[in-house]
Amino acid sequence: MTNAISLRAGLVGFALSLGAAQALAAAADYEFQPLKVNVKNGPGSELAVRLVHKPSGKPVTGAVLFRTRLDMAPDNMADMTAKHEATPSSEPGVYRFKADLTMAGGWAFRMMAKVPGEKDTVEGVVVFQAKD
Ligand SMILES: [Cu+2]
Repeated sequence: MTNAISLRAGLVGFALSLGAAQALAAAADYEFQPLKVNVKNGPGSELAVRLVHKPSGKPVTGAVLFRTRLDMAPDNMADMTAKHEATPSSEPGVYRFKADLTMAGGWAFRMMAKVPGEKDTVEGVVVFQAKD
């Protein structure tokens, strides 16, 4: 009984990881990088990420970022989130946000992106360090 259950759980885990690996195949060609890791703690803090196509090293313009989330998971406070909104950026491949940070420390900025000409959704996490 116990063995049958753990075998089934094992198979489900295998299927999930296989699906995740396929979804990341093309998306793995892209990387989000922080422009500056250190940011100001407080309201209206400016965060900027650059989206790079790794094989060419070129910044990716025209991507649509969605399902963004800012949380303090890096400091074991995954439930602590911060409001943020996109702001205009004139630099190619750079995506800017204003965030109302409420605590100094590590903030993970998670996002998904639709990239022109890429059918897979790109997913990324950038960690910022907020300083008082
Ligand atoms: Cu916190």
